[in-house]
Amino acid sequence: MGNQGLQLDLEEILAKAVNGLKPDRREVLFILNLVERDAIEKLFQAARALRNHYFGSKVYLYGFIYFSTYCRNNCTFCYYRQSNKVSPRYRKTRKEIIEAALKLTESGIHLLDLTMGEDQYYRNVHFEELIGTIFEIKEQTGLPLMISPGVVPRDVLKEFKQIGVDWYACYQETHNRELFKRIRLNQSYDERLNLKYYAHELGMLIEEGLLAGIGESTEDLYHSFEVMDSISADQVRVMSFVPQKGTPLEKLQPIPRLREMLVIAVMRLLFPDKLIPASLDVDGISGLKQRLNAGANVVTSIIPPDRGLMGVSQSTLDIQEGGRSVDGIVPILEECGLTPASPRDYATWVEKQKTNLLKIM
Ligand code: SAM
Ligand code: MD0
Ligand code: SF4
Repeated sequence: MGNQGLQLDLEEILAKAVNGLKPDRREVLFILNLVERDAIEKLFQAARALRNHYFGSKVYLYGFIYFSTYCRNNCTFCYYRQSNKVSPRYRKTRKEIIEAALKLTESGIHLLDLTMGEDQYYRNVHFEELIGTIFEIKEQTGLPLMISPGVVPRDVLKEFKQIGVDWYACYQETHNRELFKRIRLNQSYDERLNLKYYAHELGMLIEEGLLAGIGESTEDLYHSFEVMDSISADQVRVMSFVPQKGTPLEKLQPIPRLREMLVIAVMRLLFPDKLIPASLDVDGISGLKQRLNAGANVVTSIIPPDRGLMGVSQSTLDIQEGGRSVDGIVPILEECGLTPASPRDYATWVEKQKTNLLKIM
């Protein structure tokens, strides 16, 4: 591809962005098609400058607990889709979940992300059990909490909020409805999106996310940025698609990681004061530096070893070796001139963002 025929001045676009004037559609498409090394490096520099302006050298760290890998859905990209016979299934007990939460808290993370497949065990009758577990985690850790349960009934989301869950994370993956239909089989685009509006109404913060390399066009990506803006997402993410054994997309050739890095940088230009993750779940610790250098300011998918807990797109990479830990990533942050924030820094950001939310509702 490249940008043949498009005469835009990258330095001018970046200078404007750093001064608070966001790139428009034509400029974003131009940036997403960059191929030249020097140009891309300039983009990343501008993204870092904006990140540092809003967040200094402080990075937020998210612990990840995938407490049930059972799921009623059949997303074509996902290892844990219901029909996959080869993916490991587990449902952690209340005690196991709480112990993992305490271990992560001790290690110095700033938020706990509690994630599950759309597990019928909880969905049918046991949401109360989960609410009890989360209540105890909140009491014992006092940390900000994120819940990533997929689509849940509204009254359940409300109960999560009432027991002190701060964030609802739920990703459309794409905002091209046709593509959505092909990857999130038999799921409602609107139901998923509307639940994020509802979470905001309840006073929760929301995370929206994209997959890179599932057949989206650069126009689709631009449209996604528009939707992310219109729903006022507080955290925005992109992860490269990683092919999974036993799934319909097992043989889909992954696209170069550059696409994900460009999207991270563009999101930083468009949403300079929002949270943007560098997920350890795509390339493990070896991929952390490039994501931070593209403008990310949160490290997600920190997973404690020895507990049989899995990642989503990289179910085991770097976990047992203790690489996906605070100790494992601090040296990498330092190489990037960054340092972990304090739990108080993060809690303060969350509270401030919630106050801002009241103004837009
Ligand atoms: N079941 C809930 C749901 O789907 O919302 C929670 C799990 S959610 C954390 C799983 C997310 O991981 C997906 O929304 C997707 O963005 C990402 N993911 C899943 N499979 C992936 C893959 N093969 N490659 C990259 N990202 C993947
Ligand atoms: C991550 N594996 O942060 C996790 C997951 C769910 N809220 C997050 C995709 O990369
Ligand atoms: Fe289930 Fe979530 Fe995987 Fe879809 S992405 S199959 S909803 S665990």
